[in-house]
Amino acid sequence: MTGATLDAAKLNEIVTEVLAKQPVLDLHTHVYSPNFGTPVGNRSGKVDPKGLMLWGIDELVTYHYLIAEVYRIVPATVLPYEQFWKMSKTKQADHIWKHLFIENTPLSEACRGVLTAMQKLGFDPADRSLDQIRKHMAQQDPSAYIDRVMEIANVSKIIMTNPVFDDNERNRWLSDSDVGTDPRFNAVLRIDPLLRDYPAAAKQMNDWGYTVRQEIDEHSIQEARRFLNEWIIRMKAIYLAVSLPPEFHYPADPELPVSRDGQTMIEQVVLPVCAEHGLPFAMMIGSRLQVNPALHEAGDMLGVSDVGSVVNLCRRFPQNKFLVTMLARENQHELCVAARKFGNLMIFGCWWFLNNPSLIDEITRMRLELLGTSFIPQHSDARILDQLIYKWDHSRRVIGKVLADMYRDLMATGWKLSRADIERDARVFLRDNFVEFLAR
Ligand code: HDL
Ligand code: ZN
Repeated sequence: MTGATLDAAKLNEIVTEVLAKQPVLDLHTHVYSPNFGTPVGNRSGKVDPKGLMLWGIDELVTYHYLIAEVYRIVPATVLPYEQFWKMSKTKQADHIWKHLFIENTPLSEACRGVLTAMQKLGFDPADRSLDQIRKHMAQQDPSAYIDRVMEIANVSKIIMTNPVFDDNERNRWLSDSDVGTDPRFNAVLRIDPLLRDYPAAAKQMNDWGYTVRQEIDEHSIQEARRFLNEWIIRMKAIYLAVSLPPEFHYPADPELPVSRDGQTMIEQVVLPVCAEHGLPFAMMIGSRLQVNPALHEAGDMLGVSDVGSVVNLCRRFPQNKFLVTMLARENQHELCVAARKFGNLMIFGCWWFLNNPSLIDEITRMRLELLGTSFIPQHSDARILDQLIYKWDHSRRVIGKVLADMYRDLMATGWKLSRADIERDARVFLRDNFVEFLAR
């Protein structure tokens, strides 16, 4: 045992401090570097209306989680969706601020997150005004601001989500050799349409010169592999990712052609290419998209999914590495047990509607009890750069409380625990499990 034995009464304080000091590799975000362009007015002057790098207070306050929440207060019968979408970002933010922060208590996780970010950026939420922080943001240089946010959040690497079937994203990679070069970021090749809607994906791929056919044949398989290989190399992608619906099954239901095509793509294109490059395949399962399309990005919800499909894939493809997170609370226990059966399965994060303190607590406690330290407790899923500040502050605090409880129980057996042990665990949770799984 290295180092002095800890005093159990001081555990919470020590664990909180150790976790806060451990830089995190944020393995799933929607944050972009400045060379993807930014639509936010700033000191550098270059504003790109379709830019992908979102940052600053108006983006924070108009996060799609908060749009969903404000529509519970001011319904579409009062403010028609189209009217909201026509408002400027500032007017949208003013509307959300008024109804969720001033006229109602900002108790939701997404509301509290905005206030945590403001506070850690040096602004006083008690002012109950966006004026001062807006002025400040307009003076910031995007790249310098990234450094500042990463320092406050203690994030050492931001891992992007790069949806290659999205024209805005793809064209930036093809037209600007700079986009993937910011050393603070890594790219992830996101391929949802290939598995969720192969016929549509095939049409797009043909437009791009990959002669895949609607009826998948050997030629189509080779062309689809060429497509993935070329994009893995162009992006220097560190893993491939997909979000899958609750209905996803493996093996697929032969009656469902789209699922059958998706299965062929998984078996004969995605997994062989991932194995060839030694890349994990990340499956994020349970997203039921656009249940309310008028809410745009805020219009998705979740469904209970089939963990058995994850088990079948891990068993059938032992040479592949699977990063998996599931969206339904009901799936978490079974997914934990699945991870006990397969070393090529790494479960990660409390995703999306699970990224709330009560559920992070419940899920992390269960994972520790079933898996010890062999899982990745969290990712931020941040869309707006500044969210890294609150998403990691809130998550570190909850994970810290759970860890301190577990350490206390451990020490009650007479086990001697040192600060060095806790520092090692913090490295394992916030960096090493991910790095080692990538390298495995
Ligand atoms: O598919 C995904 O990666 C999800 O995280 C969606 O982007 C979702 O809209 C989201 O932002 N979750 O936090
Ligand atoms: Zn995401």
